[in-house]
Amino acid sequence: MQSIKSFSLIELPTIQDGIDGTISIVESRKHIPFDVKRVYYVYNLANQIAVRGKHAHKELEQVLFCISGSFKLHLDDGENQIDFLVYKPNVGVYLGIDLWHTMTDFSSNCIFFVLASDYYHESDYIRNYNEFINYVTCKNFKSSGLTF
Ligand code: T46
Repeated sequence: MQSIKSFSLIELPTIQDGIDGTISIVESRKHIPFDVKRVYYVYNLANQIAVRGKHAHKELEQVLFCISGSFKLHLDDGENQIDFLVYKPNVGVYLGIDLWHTMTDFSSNCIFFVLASDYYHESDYIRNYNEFINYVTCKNFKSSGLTF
């Protein structure tokens, strides 16, 4: 998979209980790299043309699980992009800062579930793509130590 900043896959410990189903376990700071302050989940994604995301976060870290069905996730760190199908309930997608993410192609039974490192703050969102590119370009330039 292409190298994308602020992104990784997290496989949860999973116990197969035979005919009684499967349990996947997630513990803060053990399986995910932050304390969970907020949980939200999205469902009723019956509309095949639904598009969610289309933003990046300045400070928020999240781990996203598709606990039913599937969807396509597009990630863009300002330099590289990838697209892949999210469908394993026991594999979380870590979404760190400065990562443009878009979710599409939801299956009719899709439910996604998100663990977040902070409460909801609209001010943490960058919802305009050009603004996102300017923001990450400026940050990368500053961290390179180069000056005019
Ligand atoms: C993200 C992706 C994966 C709240 O009031 N509180 C909340 O905690 C959330 C998550 C949303 N909202 C409100 C804000 C909007 O008025 O719910 C509405 C829909 O939110 P949004 O358009 O941001 O939904 P998504 O699915 O595009 O994005 C969500 C998260 O907001 C976002 O942080 O990374 O899921």
